[in-house]
Amino acid sequence: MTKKDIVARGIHALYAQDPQRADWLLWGRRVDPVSRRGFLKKSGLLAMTAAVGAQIPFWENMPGGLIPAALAASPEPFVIPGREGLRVLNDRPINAETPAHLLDDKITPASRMFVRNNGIPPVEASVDPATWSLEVAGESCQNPMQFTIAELKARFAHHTYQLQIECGGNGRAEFNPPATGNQWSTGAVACPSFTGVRLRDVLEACGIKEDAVYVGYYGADTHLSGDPTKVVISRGVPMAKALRDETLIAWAMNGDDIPALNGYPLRLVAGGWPGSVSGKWLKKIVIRNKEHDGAKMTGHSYRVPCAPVAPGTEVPKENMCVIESMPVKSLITFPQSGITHPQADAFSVRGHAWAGDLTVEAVFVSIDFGATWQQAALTRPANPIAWQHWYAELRFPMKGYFEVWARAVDSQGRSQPMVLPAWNPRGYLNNACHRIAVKAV
Ligand SMILES: Nc1nc2c(c(=O)[nH]1)N[C@H]1C(S)=C(S)[C@@H](COP(=O)(O)O)O[C@H]1N2
Ligand SMILES: [Mo]
Repeated sequence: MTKKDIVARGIHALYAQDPQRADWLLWGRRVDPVSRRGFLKKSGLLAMTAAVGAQIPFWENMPGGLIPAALAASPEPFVIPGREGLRVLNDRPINAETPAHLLDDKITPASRMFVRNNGIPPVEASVDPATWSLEVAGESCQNPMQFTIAELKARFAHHTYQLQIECGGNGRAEFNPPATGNQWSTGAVACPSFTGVRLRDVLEACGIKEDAVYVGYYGADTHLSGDPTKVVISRGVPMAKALRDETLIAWAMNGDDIPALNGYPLRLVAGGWPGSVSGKWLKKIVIRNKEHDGAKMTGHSYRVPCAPVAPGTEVPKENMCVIESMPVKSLITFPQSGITHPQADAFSVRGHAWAGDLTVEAVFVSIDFGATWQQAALTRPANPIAWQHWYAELRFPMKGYFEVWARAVDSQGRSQPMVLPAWNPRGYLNNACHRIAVKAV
């Protein structure tokens, strides 16, 4: 890890990986282990300032090796304003996930929406929705065009859908051997309602050539390195997904502006696929005559081995396939894991289930580590690609420690696995059953 990494990866990742090296990088060699006297290096000060989210006026007085209390004092090192309770995984770029019990809402509010940034979002104050423009181009676009948000709103029909977005790496933390990247547990998923125009309507207005096979996006965020020529992320979807009714160019989330961290003022939403296809701070769309080859489309990014491999296998690029629709999954959002419950009383449990482009056919719950299962009540989705809600009432046969497991099955009969699914080099697609701990007393 180099100085550049401090700035690029942020203080949390740095301390998590190697605290001594982090100390050295932030404070330099001159930290005396007894007096803790040392001098904060410039790169260290930069990283700390970014991490605490404010200037540190008296930084010259900080004892050597000190980790700011804002970062050290609590298990939640810092809080994203307006998203209290989210677990922050990294501060540069910002990545934060939502604990399962905070995802209980049927429609995820902005305050509980996870954040997955690959780069630095545009500075909020510099974003002017009145002048923001969206360009549509690419070799398979007949008439390249530009639209302001007002033009999009005036020219095309508005649609609102509740759409589930889940990061391809959600659940990564459980893979072994571990995969690098954000160690998401279960909380990189959400299902807000989005309003915008259909991507299809906009593409058709610009003319889709016969040879079109893929659509790619570009956003206004900037690369962590500060290099303006580097693209943070530019992914996309095949035409069939791009042309679906529910694939939107959205300007609103839950009836309000899209939050700054989630793509204000305009984002693509292609729900049910890895979240990385839903481009934020959307500036440009390209219609391609081949599979889009933008940043993080190629190599090992958002790809899994085309055929299963043994854990730890090094897989050559040619054998990696792009992730499309996400696998069936569910969450227990009520009650919170770790609760105590009177054994004589019925136990109500509920959550959501989703299955990429498919629907969820059934959800089952178990209190005996999967030996027997009881079917839960399940709602229909509000619209295709919205998550569904399930509910069950259980009884514990005796006092003691129980785990409640939930398992969803999709409309093609595929079930969530009870343990980890296929290992893959980057730790994607972990759709293992979610479980909570309950003490019956
Ligand atoms: N421009 C841009 N779009 C982006 C990203 C990004 O870093 N930059 N991250 C992607 C990834 S990996 C995910 S999982 C989703 C996360 O959306 P959210 O932060 O609104 O939850 O946005 C996607 N769109
Ligand atoms: Mo993601």
